[in-house]
Amino acid sequence: MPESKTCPEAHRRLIDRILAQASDVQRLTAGLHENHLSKRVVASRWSLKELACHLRRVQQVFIRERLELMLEQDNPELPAYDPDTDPRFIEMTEQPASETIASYLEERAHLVERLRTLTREQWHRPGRHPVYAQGDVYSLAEYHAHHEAHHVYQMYQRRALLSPVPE
Ligand code: NI
Repeated sequence: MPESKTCPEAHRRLIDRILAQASDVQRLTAGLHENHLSKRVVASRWSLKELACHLRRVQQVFIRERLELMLEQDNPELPAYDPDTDPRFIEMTEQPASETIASYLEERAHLVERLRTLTREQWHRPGRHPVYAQGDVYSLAEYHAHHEAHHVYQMYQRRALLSPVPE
């Protein structure tokens, strides 16, 4: 084993948050049939299923085009992501929601495992974000968590309109 540095407390807290949010996504979509999950309960706003597809795609983009890029390259330019022109998002919305949610949770488990292996040096490898001032692995992971939390709130709102929210 190469010598490893202990992960500072802030990194651990961020990993815990990223893990906890996935449990919220699971809970807020649990026990609903496809027709409820795909129903736009707020007119012309994303359904629970579309929100889950968005979170899965953003997670894939974070892993492939943010995290792994910064770990492999020195200060890479990070490509912009536009959900409105993403054909893979559209394809995903045509699959059963249960498959998307299961894959999102599986990919989240891999992401968390990956983050747990990062050294302090790796957490602070830089990348150039398309919108924000230059960031690093930590700040992009924090951004990813806050972006997701914003959509988890929307999931809560959609769920509450459909049926009592499970504890
Ligand atoms: Ni979004």
